[in-house]
Amino acid sequence: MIWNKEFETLSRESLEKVQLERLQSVVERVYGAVPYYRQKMDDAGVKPSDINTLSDINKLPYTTKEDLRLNYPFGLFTVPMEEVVRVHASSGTTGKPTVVGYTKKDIETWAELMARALACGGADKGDMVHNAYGYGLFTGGLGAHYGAERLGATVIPVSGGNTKRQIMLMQDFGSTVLLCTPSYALNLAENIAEMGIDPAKLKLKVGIFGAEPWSVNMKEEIEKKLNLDAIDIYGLSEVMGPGVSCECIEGKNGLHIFEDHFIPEIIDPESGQPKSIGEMGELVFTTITKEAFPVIRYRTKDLTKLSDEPCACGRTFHRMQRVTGRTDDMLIIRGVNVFPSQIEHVLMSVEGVEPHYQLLVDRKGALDTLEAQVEVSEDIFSDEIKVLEQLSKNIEKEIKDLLGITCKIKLVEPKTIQRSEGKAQRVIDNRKL
Ligand code: DLL
Repeated sequence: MIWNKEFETLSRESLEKVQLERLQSVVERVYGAVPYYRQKMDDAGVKPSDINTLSDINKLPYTTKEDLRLNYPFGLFTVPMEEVVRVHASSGTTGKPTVVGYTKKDIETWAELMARALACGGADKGDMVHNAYGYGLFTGGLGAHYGAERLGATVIPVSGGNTKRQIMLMQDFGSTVLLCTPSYALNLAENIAEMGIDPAKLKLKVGIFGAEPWSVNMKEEIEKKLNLDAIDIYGLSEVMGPGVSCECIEGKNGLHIFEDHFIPEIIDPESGQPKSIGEMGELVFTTITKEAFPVIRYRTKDLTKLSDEPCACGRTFHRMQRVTGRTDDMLIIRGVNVFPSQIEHVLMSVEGVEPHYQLLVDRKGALDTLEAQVEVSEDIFSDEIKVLEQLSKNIEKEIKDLLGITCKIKLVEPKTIQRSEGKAQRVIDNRKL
């Protein structure tokens, strides 16, 4: 179902008109309200009146996480705090979190866009939405919650954790739509199997999963284990939260970006030069309707490419390919670049290998080492040691052939790798300790 036909099916020409008007207005606003933005624009020699076409966006300076850090916590807000009705924050692994704020209207817009995203993914009024994204400072729980209510669905606000109880509720309430991270979906699937429940007997029809990278093989694994359609949803706190883009149930091939609210760009992460549609690079967003915390050309560090191919669903928004990695989670192993998701893709294609793994990066002398600890099924694990050794060797060879890196494989017994209740920690980099 298309939630907002008027905007989601606009012709490019009409959409660009809307975008330009909104862009001009947001640039004007941040220039007037935030001394830090004004200074950056002055330094770049650009004034709001220089934005006369959409491509003039190139004249504006980028915003980075470092800019947010320097203005912690509220320095980039464009409205007085009395108008900010909610804040969220990203956890961040080190130092201070990134804080974002919303006016009443921002919360409305977010609910509206999240409703769009859920409808795009195949949810509808009348659905029982099992929302297992974490509630709290993380944008996942509350973001999805208000969107599902706006859609007219019934929300079950379970948040993460307490997995067996979640499954009981899922059965008793007849949940039809599952919202959580892909790694938690696997955790749920495993528990469902352990409890002897046939997933086909559950009412789940679709899962709208995001907040972390997941490979296509992982998606297939989840679809099989939970007997549902797995849809990819993307977003980030700095830009809004979940609901920046979402796959459609009809196409399941790339995520439609809600371009009447966010202008996407792809740039070369090294040089910062813009790239064309179809080229891989770093995703950059300008928010054009947010009030409390607009961002101008925010560098997400997420790697993807855009597509302008028409889609079966009828939406005209450009699509982004699923995000397979971030510029800052790329591992460099003895000079070869590799993303955890590429290794995941290979691991998940091996029969008997379970979708639970962790990558350990270390340094021995001057050399980087990489080990993948990966679970295998009970059957395989109880095989002779020789069989296990051969399987490890085969996977090592596959990774070497496909990705050009040496990755030691350690097959471990089921339940060895810690299960995720939110975003999974796939990489432990001991070089950073
Ligand atoms: O993860 C918002 C969200 C919640 C998205 C629920 C989807 C569902 P942050 O905690 O700020 O916000 O983390 C944002 O997570 O820059 C990506 O690196 C990653 N990410 C989010 N969605 C996806 C996805 C939320 N579908 C960061 N695929 C982003 C891959 C994703 N990575």
